[in-house]
Amino acid sequence: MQTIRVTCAHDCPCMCSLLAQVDNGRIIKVTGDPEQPFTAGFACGKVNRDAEVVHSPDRIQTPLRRTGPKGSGEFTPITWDAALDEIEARWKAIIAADGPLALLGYAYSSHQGQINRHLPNGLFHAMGTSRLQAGTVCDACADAAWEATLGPVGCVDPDTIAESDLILIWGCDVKAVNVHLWQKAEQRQKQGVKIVVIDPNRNRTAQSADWHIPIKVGTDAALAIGIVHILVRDNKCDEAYLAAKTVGFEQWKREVVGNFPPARVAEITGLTVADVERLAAMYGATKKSFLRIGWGMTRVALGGQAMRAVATLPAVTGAYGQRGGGAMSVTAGSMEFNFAPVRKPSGPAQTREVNHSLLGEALLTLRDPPLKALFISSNNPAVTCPDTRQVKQGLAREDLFTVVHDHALTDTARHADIVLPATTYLETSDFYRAYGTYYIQFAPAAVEPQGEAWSNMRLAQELAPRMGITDEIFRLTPEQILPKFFEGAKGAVAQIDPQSLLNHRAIKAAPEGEGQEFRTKSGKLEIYSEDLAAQGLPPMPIWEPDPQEVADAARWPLRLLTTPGYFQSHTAFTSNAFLRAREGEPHCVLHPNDAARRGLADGAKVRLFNDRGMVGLVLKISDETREGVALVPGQRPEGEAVSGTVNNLCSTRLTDIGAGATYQSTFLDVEAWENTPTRAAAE
Ligand SMILES: Nc1nc2c(c(=O)[nH]1)N[C@H]1C(S)=C(S)[C@@H](COP(=O)(O)OP(=O)(O)OC[C@H]3O[C@@H](n4cnc5c(=O)[nH]c(N)nc54)[C@H](O)[C@@H]3O)O[C@H]1N2
Ligand SMILES: Nc1nc2c(c(=O)[nH]1)N[C@H]1C(S)=C(S)[C@@H](COP(=O)(O)OP(=O)(O)OC[C@H]3O[C@@H](n4cnc5c(=O)[nH]c(N)nc54)[C@H](O)[C@@H]3O)O[C@H]1N2
Ligand code: SF4
Ligand SMILES: [Mo]
Repeated sequence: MQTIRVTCAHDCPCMCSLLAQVDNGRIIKVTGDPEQPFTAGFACGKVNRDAEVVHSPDRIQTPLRRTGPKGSGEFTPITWDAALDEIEARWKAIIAADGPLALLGYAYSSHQGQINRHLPNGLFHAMGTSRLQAGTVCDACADAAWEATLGPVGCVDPDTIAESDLILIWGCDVKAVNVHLWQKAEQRQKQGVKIVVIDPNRNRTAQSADWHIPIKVGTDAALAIGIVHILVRDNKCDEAYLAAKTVGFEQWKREVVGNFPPARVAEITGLTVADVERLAAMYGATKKSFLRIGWGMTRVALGGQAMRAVATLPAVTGAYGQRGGGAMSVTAGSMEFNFAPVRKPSGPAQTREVNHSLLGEALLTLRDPPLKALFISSNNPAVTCPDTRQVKQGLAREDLFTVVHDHALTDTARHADIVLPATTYLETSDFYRAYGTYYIQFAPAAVEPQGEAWSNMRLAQELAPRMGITDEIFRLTPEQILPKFFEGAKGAVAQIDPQSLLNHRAIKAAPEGEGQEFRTKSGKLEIYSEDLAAQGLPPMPIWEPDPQEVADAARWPLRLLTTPGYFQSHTAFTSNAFLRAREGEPHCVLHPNDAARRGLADGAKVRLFNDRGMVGLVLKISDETREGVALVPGQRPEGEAVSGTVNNLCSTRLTDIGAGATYQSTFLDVEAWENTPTRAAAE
């Protein structure tokens, strides 16, 4: 038995260091590395099952070519040579006829290693194809709004939570999505520090908190501004910090904050005046407040304003200047490696861009040239993109040549012309930097690629020379690529010798200096943003009713709230029967009053529907959600639900800042499944 130090490559802020126990070429067990302080010796409930995922008999064993209609899942095995020959010939023919813009590489984040995540899109960069504006399904709005406020910079080091006096978790199910941060928060809670959760859903994190504030979806900016209103009224602002480190506070106070007295804020947010007052008093009582900002609340029409308003709070109390205080969103901005050799090896500086969230629209409407070839890797847009019905319509185009690289035959892969078997991260070697801690690590493969599977890196490197791409990066090993990330690196990570990573242990590289750095043009936190003003956006954080949401709410009685699964991460663990069973049947949660109004019983099959589409789920009745909300945890594939998938209901409308998806700006109704059999048949 061998123990191999590896890194968890799932899309997760913790980026755990793991120990893989390997016997005879098989992974027996994966556990958390006790030597990495943030991981602290435990992996999450999902990754405890990763050995089963690696050795699952359900993995795609060989390359496959489609034999039935698109979406039917009918394929025949072919050799790698035959698959690559066909891909090369088709891509070259499409480029000759329509130019490289007719191709789109659509690779995303399911392997967080910097080589396996980015080299596939690096290949398409070099080929000068249409380019993916990646991440708009996820954190694009949160990042852009953070950047408009603090600049392109990382956030507080999560380890400093150990020095905080108040933990405020704003719209994040930390127990599900960032469990190692939860462990640190819980340690603090045992020492008497209060944990407050602001979330429309009484999720696992809220249940373990000292106080849950059940805010209405999409009203966070109003609550944040309301807190500032009370801090101003009660002289609890850190005037010196605000004067030295921020731009626009006085104008914001005059023109915006004054319009958000507690009574109005309570009405907008669905909270009581007493709760708004109590929250502001708690937040104003200490500078050592650790604020964890989630991204779920930014996936609404005015999500950018929500992030900007909430991320301004620690400036108002001066928490940004204090150890143990500040806000956590994404650390990555302060780990300034040189990613260009992998992400942008060669190729034109600019080409046509396709928004990650708008795949269906791009496939159906782009002209001059239309998209003729699509390469999808490490993501499953037929389930996870908004308006999945449109995505599937696009994928069903007979004149579209689609290649999908995955280890599972996903809903997306079922629409491919060629499916290629991918390795899991435990079969790859890569360089990692976290986005929710300041750790970096270089990790080897724990086992050889299983069956005929290829890593993302290998696939990109084999396709490059076939497509006439000669960049050196497509010939190097992971060990040879590693030092490239450090050539021209800046800040704390520039001090690290890449050779020191070759022992496969994690190294921490947190930014130096006290307090939160700001990297805006002014060098200060920009409450007033000239850049946003120039784009015609509100220059100061504000809450306003969104006209489209108001109109939709008048037509539909319920608002959708989608949250991460606990035993699932989007669809990445779908193949594991144990985790599927633990997550339970795909379901919808309604408040008892909403269920009673519709005469629906717990456990009944229900249809969630709106103008865009419908999904059939099992009903759970619980007051964990607010009245007027239909909560759907996780994004589950077609075959698991009664019918369809939740993103059938969501539109391709984009957020105010950062062009992100707006899953939470979806309005709908729920009825008994058997009520409208004709529509069910039509769907
Ligand atoms: N309604 C709603 N929809 C959402 C969200 C929401 O909150 N609500 N959240 C959004 C968010 S935050 C995100 S990030 C997206 C995620 O959505 P996707 O990016 O589609 O991610 P997954 O569903 O995890 O799919 C990842 C796929 O990659 C495969 N894979 C895993 N490892 C590898 C590898 O090494 N190589 C290759 N080639 N394949 C691999 C897995 O088998 C799986 O099929 O979903 C978004 N969708
Ligand atoms: N177990 C598990 N872990 C994961 C994932 C997973 O799917 N499952 N996904 C991974 C990925 S890709 C990402 S991006 C990260 C982060 O994943 P995210 O999807 O960003 O998750 P959260 O930050 O927890 O955001 C969801 C929370 O926001 C709340 N929320 C939604 N709308 C609002 C609102 O208007 N206001 C407020 N206050 N709250 C709101 C929801 O109720 C929920 O509790 O997690 C990663 N880790
Ligand atoms: S908590 Fe996140 S990083 Fe850690 S093992 Fe689980 S998925 Fe991986
Ligand atoms: Mo995400």
